[in-house]
Amino acid sequence: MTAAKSSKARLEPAEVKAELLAKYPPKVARKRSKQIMINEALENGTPEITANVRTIPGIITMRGCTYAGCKGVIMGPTRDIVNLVHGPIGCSFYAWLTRRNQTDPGPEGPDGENFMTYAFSTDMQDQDIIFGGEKKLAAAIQEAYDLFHPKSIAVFATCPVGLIGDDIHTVSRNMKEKFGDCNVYAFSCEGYKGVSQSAGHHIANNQVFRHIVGVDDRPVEGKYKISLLGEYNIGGDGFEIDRIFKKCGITNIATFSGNSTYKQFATAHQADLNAVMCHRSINYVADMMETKFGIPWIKVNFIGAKATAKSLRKIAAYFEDKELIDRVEQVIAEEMPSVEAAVADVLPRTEGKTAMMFVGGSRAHHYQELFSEMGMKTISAGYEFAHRDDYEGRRVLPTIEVDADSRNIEEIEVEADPARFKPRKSAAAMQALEAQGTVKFKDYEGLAPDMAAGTLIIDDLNQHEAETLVKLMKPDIFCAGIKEKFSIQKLGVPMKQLHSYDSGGPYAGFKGAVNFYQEIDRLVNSKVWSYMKAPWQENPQLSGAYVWE
Ligand code: CFM
Repeated sequence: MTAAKSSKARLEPAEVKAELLAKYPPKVARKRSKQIMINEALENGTPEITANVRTIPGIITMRGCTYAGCKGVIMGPTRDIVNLVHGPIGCSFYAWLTRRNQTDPGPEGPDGENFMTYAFSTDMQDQDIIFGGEKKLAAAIQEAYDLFHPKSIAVFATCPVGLIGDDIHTVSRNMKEKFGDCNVYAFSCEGYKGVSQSAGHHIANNQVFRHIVGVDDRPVEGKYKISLLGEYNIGGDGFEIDRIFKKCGITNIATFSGNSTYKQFATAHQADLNAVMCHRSINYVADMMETKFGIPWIKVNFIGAKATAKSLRKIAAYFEDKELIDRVEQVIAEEMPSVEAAVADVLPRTEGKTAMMFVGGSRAHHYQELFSEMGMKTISAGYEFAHRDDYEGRRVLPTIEVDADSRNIEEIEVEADPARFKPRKSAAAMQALEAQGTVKFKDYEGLAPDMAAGTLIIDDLNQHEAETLVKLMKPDIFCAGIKEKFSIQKLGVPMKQLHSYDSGGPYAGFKGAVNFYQEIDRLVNSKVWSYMKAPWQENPQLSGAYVWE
């Protein structure tokens, strides 16, 4: 460790904030200022942050596009749906196998349907843009059907499709009617549609709910039936969570959408509880399933061993069945000793170290659990594209202003299903459960209440601010994605990708926690970083008044 690092000057959060904004033109600084919040524990909540607004042009944002959120994030991990991109080939090529969402072959074995490794595209050319691409789309759907006979084909619009006005929904409906045995539907998820990939989640959720959830009434067996919403099996996280569910005797009908199949979504209306992991990407489906089928939802988190135990206890408490409650306690008791041994091993080397994390719309919150189990403090964190409720909790939902960009995304009207709506518990039973304190329905308190006062919470962090933050606060580790990876490492700070996990994982559940402790211990204690000469170490003038000495 360098001498500079061990005796770093402590800056006040307000000084750091001022420095982040210092180089911006006044108008930009004013806007960004509302997205940088110094956390305080206020009596009724936390300070307000601006989120889910457009990135200012010229800023190098960490965000992705609406198409990425729909085609890649939500629909990407389902193995037996053909995902056909209507657009120029680049949109397909650059979305092809880029997220580490794993899948297993399923009961059919290696010969079962798995279309995830293919890149299906209409490969639009100039003449399609000029004369329209609907015929080409119909031909591509037909070709995919003839080649693979899939149960389902999903069509995704890219930016040019929206601009020329191809009616992908009518084309899809016509092909569905023509085939009779293949569910075809489309997503108007043009990249420009919203301010980030978050809009793509919403568009995807609407269509999954409208076209797939509940279309299969063949009964799914199981004593304690749940669905896990917002878990995408990155690096095998979903495999570890399923291992634990199985051990507890919990039947996970459908994961939305890690390691999933079409049938899982189609039968998900039979679950008795929806457990929501990534609130940002999927809370829409949880709400719609409650209204239509009467399935309550609770927030869970399987990132962190303690959080995993807590989430299992919540699920068990919901079912109010002694057999399950005892089984869950037994599983926790069996799993925790190896977790505790791993913590005891790393703690002397990790305790007191600091972390920063800027990821998507949920991990910047969830991963703080794992770091705190290792005695590490998160000094700054934020989301790329979350909404205010993910920072401040769902209680702020009624006060969120609906702007033109959000109004652009369809809100579907949902009613109780006349035949299949069945409240899983009476209102009184749900209230009684909540009164016991373990379970809270339809609730998420967000990231801010879990962060210490004086920490910096930053929405839609960009490259300039990331570098400035690292220079000023010098964390022991910085977590984000591939776009940030190398610029941060060049500053002499270890960088862990929390989207792809680099090549690691799983990090969820009990076994995942152990993997994570070992990986972070290795990173924050590696000598290699001390050999990196960050520019401000060579020439302190670069950092102005903030000299490390
Ligand atoms: Fe949810 Fe995700 Fe995330 Fe997300 Fe994502 Fe992801 Fe993410 Mo990358 S669904 S919000 S759009 S937890 S791909 S699995 S890691 S940004 S924090």
